[in-house]
Amino acid sequence: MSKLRNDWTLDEVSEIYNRPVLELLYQAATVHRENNDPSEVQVCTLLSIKTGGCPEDCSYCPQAARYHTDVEVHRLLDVDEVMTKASIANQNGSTRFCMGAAWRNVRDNRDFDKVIDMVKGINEMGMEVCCTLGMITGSQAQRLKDAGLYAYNHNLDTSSDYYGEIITTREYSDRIETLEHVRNAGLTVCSGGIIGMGEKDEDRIAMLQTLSTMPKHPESVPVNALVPVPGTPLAEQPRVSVWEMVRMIATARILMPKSQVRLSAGRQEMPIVEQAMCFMAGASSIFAGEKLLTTPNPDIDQDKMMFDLLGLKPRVAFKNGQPTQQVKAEVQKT
Ligand code: SAM
Ligand code: DTB
Ligand code: SF4
Repeated sequence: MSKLRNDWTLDEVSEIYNRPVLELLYQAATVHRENNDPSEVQVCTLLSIKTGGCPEDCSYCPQAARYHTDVEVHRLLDVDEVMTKASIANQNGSTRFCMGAAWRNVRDNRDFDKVIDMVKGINEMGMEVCCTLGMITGSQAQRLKDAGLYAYNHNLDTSSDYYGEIITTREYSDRIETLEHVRNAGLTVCSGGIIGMGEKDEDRIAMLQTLSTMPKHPESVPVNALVPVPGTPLAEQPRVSVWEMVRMIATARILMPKSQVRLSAGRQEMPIVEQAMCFMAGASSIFAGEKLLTTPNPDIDQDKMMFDLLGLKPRVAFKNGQPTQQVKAEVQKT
């Protein structure tokens, strides 16, 4: 069992990241086996609860109002509609439900009250609830926690050096501050990034070092391959190769042995053999369902077939965390 380290140096991270890829893959697979059950994969479902019209200028994002993409703007969904979608996801084997909103930040208004109701309802279904709503204050994080939120997603996306090339409407320090509010409220942290945005290996290494030297490792680390969307400034970026995904996932696995490393955006273009390499490298989680937030993802049947083929099984909810009061009550009843 590896001891968790929060003092990785840039040189150490760089040395790991640059190992010959098969050696890196083997070492990451070993660390994964020492710390986790490699046959278990956490299945998460994403739902865009408020789509498009975002005031931010994230160059990768089809939901930024300033770019001309095919995304249809939609106000916040109703609570009932979200409950129905969560219940279907649950029946399909998802144990985590993540709601995304194209907001710069959360405001204390009626929409936030609705999100609080969604969190309560989905938590009562026994699923881990996650939100990604942009920047939040300490008291908003606390309100989400009190409603039963399990995790908050807020990605660093890239290195602090490269951040200004991708986003100008907020600072890297704003991201870090929100993550501190999330941690201080006792929520679990979901934070990772995107590769394929024109960044250098050094930027990927620096981002992984920032994540792995946080006082506590993020419990989830999503690794996204850029989905280049027509109309966004990054529309013409070439797709990342599987070897780049393997390098990122394997390095994240070695640095943060117990975190959920999530093979996130980009699976739609990846044949099963490529996804299998990512699971071998230590990926332990995926987003399931035919849509991510606005772009396509493999459908449930395709993923079921992949799980059968590779001998993978979906992970139960709340495995490393405290069950909620509601789930505890259910367990006691049985
Ligand atoms: N507005 C909130 C925010 O920015 O934190 C939440 C939603 S935002 C769409 C969530 C994350 O999706 C981003 O941080 C980014 O990592 C990822 N993302 C967005 N567009 C993407 C794309 N085209 N390819 C890959 N990942 C993308
Ligand atoms: C994350 O790291 N990736 C997800 C989730 N967290 C919110 C989002 C991926 C979005 C891909 C582009 C889209 O579908 O709009
Ligand atoms: Fe808005 Fe989030 Fe998209 Fe940036 S990534 S434009 S903040 S929805």
